[in-house]
Amino acid sequence: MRLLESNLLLCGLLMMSVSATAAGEAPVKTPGRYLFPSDYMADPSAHVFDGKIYIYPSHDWDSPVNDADGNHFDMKDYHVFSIDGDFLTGNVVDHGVIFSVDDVPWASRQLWAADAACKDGKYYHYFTARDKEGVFRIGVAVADSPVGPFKVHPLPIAGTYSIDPAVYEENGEYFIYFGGLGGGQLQKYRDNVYDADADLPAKNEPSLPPRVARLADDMVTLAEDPKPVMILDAAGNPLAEGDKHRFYEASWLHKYNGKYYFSYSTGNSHTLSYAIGDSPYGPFTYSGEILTPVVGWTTHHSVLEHDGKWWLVCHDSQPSGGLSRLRSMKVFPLSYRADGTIVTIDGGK
Ligand code: FUB
Repeated sequence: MRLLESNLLLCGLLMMSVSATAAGEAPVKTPGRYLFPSDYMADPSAHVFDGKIYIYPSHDWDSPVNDADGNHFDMKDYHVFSIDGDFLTGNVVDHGVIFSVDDVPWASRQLWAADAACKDGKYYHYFTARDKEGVFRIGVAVADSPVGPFKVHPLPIAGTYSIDPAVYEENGEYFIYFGGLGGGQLQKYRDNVYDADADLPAKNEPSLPPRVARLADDMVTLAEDPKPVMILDAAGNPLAEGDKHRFYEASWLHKYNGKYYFSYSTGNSHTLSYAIGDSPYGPFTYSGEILTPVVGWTTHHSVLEHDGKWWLVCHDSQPSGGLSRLRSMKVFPLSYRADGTIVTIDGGK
């Protein structure tokens, strides 16, 4: 056998054994930590700024609103948290309300998931709310410190739509990801234009992709039109709407060993899943589940490295006895296999 052939065979055997092990493995049951047991906070976006962990969640409360269109997520304000130390043992500090829906001139209700970014000593809080017509938009607030005070920009970010902003920075360029199906309204957009008649594709058709755009230098406008974030199967085809691992909401991007990991919630199949690519724009190839279903309908997450360890920060509804509208922030240690795939965590359902 020639050297090239024997190397290819060896490579193939190694890949088979890695994927066989991964496919046969049970999700790991790992002790997580509820980060703030005294109140309900969801959609935790965590970052390390100047060596310290900050978390930008949404703030659930026991709203009487209850229907199937996500209106029971009726949040009215945002808090910021920091951690003195590491995720598992550090003291979690609530810095209080940073702004409320009454501080957002264009918004009517439902302050959904948010994220934050730092550029040149300024902190930008990207958030979701319904405008006065009930359409979800993405806004931004700016501060000189990671915990505020934040000044809300008077208008939503032109060109964005739907929900769940997440910002990824690399080499001074900032990319904003967004979109969410169902109550998040992404199914109402085609080619970045709202179409009241548009809806979800059929189960055998390509699923609807989340969007990404580079932020302009001012961090409050887009530098380009949003582009679709393609999530492909191993054969290079977009995941179909009927695929239980298709994108639903909760975009997040991180980088590990030179590869880009786009992770997201699969919504009605209740997993956090991920896809790997070679550029922040994608395309990304579906690579597995990060978290199996949790107690409660939604989960939403961030993935980050702190002090050389990797973490999954997410939420579930276990502490509220399974009430989907009352969710609690949680953190799990995250690990990778030698081939770069993520070891799936048992969500506890
Ligand atoms: O928290 C309200 C919405 O629920 C979020 O925007 C979604 O990601 C889901 O977690």
